[in-house]
Amino acid sequence: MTDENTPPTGVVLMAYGTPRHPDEVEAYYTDIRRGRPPTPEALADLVARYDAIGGISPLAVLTADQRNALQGALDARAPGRFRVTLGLKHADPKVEAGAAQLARSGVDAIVGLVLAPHYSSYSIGQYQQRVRDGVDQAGASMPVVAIDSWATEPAFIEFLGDDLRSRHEAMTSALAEAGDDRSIRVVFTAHSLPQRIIDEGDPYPDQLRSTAEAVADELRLTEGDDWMIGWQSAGRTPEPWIGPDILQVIDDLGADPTVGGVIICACGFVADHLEVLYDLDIEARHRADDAGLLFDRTACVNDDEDVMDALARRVIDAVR
Ligand code: FEC
Repeated sequence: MTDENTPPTGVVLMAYGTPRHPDEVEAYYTDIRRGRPPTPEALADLVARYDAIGGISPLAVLTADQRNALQGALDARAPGRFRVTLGLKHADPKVEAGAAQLARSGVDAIVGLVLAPHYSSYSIGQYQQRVRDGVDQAGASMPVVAIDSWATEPAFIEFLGDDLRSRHEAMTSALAEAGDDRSIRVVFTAHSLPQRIIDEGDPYPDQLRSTAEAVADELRLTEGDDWMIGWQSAGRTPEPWIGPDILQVIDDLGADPTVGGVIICACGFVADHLEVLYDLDIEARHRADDAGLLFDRTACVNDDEDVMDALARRVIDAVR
């Protein structure tokens, strides 16, 4: 593995991307909408959500930190053998550009890894296709290996389980200290997708469920009594999206006299960004307050050393 005559293997580390400056929000939103500019109202709504979390999302910085952490973990395990480049879905450097740049740089193969744990043809499938497109655009021919899912990666499950356990204990104590004998519900969430994708047989809901069940098993939580699944951040389009929506779940829990608190485990996301900092920390928290529920949400992985090291192992195994 450390033979200096062996060309390195490229890794395209992929993430959603975000505007780096408020002036870039319209172009970013237009890219998400596949080239159709948003209406002024939709743009104002998105700008207001960024304003509410401080003007801009920390996602660009966090994605760069994740790249550095993955490169560091690979260098520690296999010095000089891997070259990690970012490829973003909706911001520069785009996925195709990252893949093409690696392909031209003389790597012997390319591994595609997305900073999202759950496979859907509509998300991970598209990212991985764009890696192959980038290699083609570079006129290169080399093995391209896709890591499609890391929904039950043990380090990821342990990260979520440990964080959830301490939050669950803290909320249990808070209720007890207030003389409140109501219970707590954990809601595992991921980004919603249009229902038609799922109707075509997409495995995305099963992927979220596999993460939820693995974390719940760690804490010995029972589905229904202790935990459930919800979907968040559905797009603002007329077609149906997968539900139940997290805000509806919170309303329903608020109407249940036996429930006193809700903890969101946003395991579909691995960085603090708009969909976590606004949709959960502001919107969902506010909804829980109105419903008379205590509210908390689990931490995001960001550049957690153990999870990044586990992903490095996945990369090494993928090309073995
Ligand atoms: O912090 C930031 O600036 C970026 C946060 C961000 C992440 C993210 C992740 C996912 N999305 C997924 C699916 C869709 C689908 C649509 C869609 C639309 C938006 C809009 C914004 C946005 N998404 Fe996103 N998403 C983030 C942000 N997303 C802003 C546009 C306005 C709005 O609807 O709020 C609908 C358009 C389409 O059909 O493409 C679908 C999925 C993920 C998780 C996997 C991943 O990270 O790739 C799935 C982060």
